[in-house]
Amino acid sequence: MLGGAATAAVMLFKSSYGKMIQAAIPESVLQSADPTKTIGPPPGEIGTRSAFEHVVKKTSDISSRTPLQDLYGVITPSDLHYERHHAGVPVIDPHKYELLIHGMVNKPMVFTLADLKRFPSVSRICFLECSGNFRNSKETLTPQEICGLTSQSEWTGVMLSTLFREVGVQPKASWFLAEGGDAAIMTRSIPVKKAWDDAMIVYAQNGEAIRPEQGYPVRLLLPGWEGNTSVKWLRRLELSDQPYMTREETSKYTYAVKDSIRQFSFEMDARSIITFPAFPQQVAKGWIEIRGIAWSGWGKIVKVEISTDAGKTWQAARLQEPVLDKAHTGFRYLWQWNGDTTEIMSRAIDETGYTQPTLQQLVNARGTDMGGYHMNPITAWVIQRDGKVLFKPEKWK
Ligand SMILES: Nc1nc2c(c(=O)[nH]1)N[C@H]1C(S)=C(S)[C@@H](COP(=O)(O)O)O[C@H]1N2
Ligand SMILES: [Mo]
Repeated sequence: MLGGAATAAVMLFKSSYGKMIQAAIPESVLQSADPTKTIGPPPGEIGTRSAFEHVVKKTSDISSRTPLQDLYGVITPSDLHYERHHAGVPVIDPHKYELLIHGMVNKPMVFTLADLKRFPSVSRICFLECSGNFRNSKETLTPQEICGLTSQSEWTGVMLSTLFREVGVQPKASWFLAEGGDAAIMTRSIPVKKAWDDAMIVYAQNGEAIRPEQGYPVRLLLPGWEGNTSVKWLRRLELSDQPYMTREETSKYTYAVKDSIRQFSFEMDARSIITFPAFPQQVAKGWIEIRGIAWSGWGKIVKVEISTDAGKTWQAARLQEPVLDKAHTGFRYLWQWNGDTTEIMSRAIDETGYTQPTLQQLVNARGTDMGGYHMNPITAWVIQRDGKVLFKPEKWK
């Protein structure tokens, strides 16, 4: 539509999400037309990534991995959050959504999504990580391939303790079962003490409703604990005085570093990864800002150390503030590379005093038959003389 005398032309634009948009261009814009400047489409209903950016997840049939090497800061854009699901992404109508809490409670209750949103809400930034988040098969692996089964969001919802007070969890109840609405056999038993601590029932992620891939409309969020306990598409919590011994809980491979072998190894131990420089980048001699992220399921990261001489000496990296509890924490270290072949590595230290181990230390603690879960070893990048960066795979079997 031509609106008023000031409009000189109507132009047609293809918006970045494909729709054709008609826009009236004011006379003043046309008159000052400078060929080195461009006229673009008007505001759209939804923003999009620049057409020049090709940042994508790496997918398989069962998971998709966050491109850690392509991100800035510590919030994972929601559409790049890793995914792990065992029966696909179910479509759940939020108007029909219900969460049942029953078992050892005084008052079994069903909560709709609207009910959940009426409770006092909280937001927190924390990471999520799959316990199977480690690959080290070859030199040509990117950070995404090595450990892209971790992402970080700001989550909003209600504290599980609020709901547990509402239903009157009985003093003898020490475990609860969390069940999703998808066909996956991912039901998990969770100690009730996690609910009194920091467990959340979340319905929002990075400022909007959580994505279907992350559990829309509601998921359980257990900060710092292995991803599979944060049950998505949550529909039922049942309180009990013992664990339910679901399939996941009778598996042979349930290891954590702290006490070597445990049936329930919930916390994700401290870990870090250098995301720059990394394969497949090539660097030049001179100053290089080594960058990466570190995180721990036990609390805050207090220190990240960098070695640029294959682990002989270590120096402290700078941590990006604010350093949050159970959260991806950015680190940086300025390094002057002299052009000789070397190996660079990082190690995270958390507030419990725990230091990220070498692969050899993991093997010493657990043996070689450790199944591949809770693998958080220090990893190295080899910088070749030509500046090419390669991952250093280490075998443990
Ligand atoms: N209902 C349900 N919850 C689930 C899963 C699943 O398959 N079904 N996968 C679990 C696993 S193994 C992980 S690592 C996390 C992944 O969460 P994300 O896909 O939001 O990253 O969800 C967990 N919760
Ligand atoms: Mo997982």
